[in-house]
Amino acid sequence: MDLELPEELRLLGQTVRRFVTRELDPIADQVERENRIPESVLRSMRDLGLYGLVIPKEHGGLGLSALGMCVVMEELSRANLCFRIMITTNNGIGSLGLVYAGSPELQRRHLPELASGEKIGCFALTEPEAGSDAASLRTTATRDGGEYVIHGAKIWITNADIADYFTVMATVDRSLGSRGLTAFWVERDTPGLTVGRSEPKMGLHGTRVAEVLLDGCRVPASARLGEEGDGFKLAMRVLDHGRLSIAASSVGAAQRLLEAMVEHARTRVQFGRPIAENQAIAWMLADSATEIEAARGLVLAAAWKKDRGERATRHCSMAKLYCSEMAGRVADRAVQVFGGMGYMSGNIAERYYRDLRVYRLYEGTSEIQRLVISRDLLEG
Ligand code: COS
Repeated sequence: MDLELPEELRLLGQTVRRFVTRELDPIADQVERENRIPESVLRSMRDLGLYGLVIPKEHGGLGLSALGMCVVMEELSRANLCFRIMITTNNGIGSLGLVYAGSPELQRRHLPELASGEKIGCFALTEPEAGSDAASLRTTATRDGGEYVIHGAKIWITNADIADYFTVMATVDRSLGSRGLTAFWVERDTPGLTVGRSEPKMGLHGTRVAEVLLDGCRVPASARLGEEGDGFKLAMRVLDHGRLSIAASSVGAAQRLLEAMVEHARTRVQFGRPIAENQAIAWMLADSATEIEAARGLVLAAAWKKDRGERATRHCSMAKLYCSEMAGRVADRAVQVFGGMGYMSGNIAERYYRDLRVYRLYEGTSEIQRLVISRDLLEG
């Protein structure tokens, strides 16, 4: 495994870093306060090609490798996690079902508009009774001639409020368990599809989650992604990618917090000297730096495996587990180093402390990652 980034990815990382520093950092708090990313910034993200990172080149995307995607996700997480989350649906869970299993016609029609950011995709899997146990979902898809009729309700769907397309997971036969799950590409204006109000949450103010109701939505059979019963494996494949993206994002966020902690520890004077001169503070910096490097190594290893075409499920789960928990620890230390300031709204540590918490929950909780890793070990 090569630990040096290829030159073109190093340059890509630098370009995104400059963009983040110049355009995103100055509005990071504004996004939090207003619970939205300004349209002009979304346009700049589109112009930079950020919406189509992993969409194949022949469909208008950049066709980046997993490693390239990780480089961008790390950089994009340095100002406010909402910037990554805004584009991550088009670069992962909201588009990859179509990339992996959509018909050539469906891909030709929709991938270019997702790659340009003109249209937004999202991923509708979670239901009130189906979170970690994804295979137990209750949304049904019933074949009716050349169509399917979909009934069900999804919750906490990221970007549903602005999405044009929904990758909907439904079952064609509940008695088959995970082997009944089937994925569909559903357009927003399909009669029977309604998006509920955005649901308030602890953090990530700047992107929203909402309920999606499917009340007898009719979609053509050609909107099915893959074969009947392929949906669970497709969802898991998509989630492998999503978990790696979250891992890389955790590293970027933690790195940014470490830099803020170092700066504060150097300049904050108490008892007549910078607080960094206290070993209790210095060791928090040392532990954070060490853990960030270890986490980055896990991201590189998982991306490297993926790019060689190997099954990387365990490695993606290990990366997500370690990186998200590491970022949580770093955020906790950042609040501690900033002291009272770290508890106040408007402080970077306070915002990341809340925002990062969901990385240990969504796209598979830490417990689910441990389950995936240990099963892989035990089953060989
Ligand atoms: N890639 C491809 N196939 C996969 C896979 C992956 N990453 N993971 C599992 N599969 C396959 C298995 O090989 C198995 O195939 P066979 O039926 O041919 O044997 C099938 O899928 C079922 O797998 P498994 O028996 O492991 O399914 P379980 O119901 O036990 O669930 C977990 C497995 C718990 C790992 C899965 O449900 C999961 O990841 N849950 C978390 C869901 C999640 O992340 N929710 C968040 C929603 S998105 S924000």
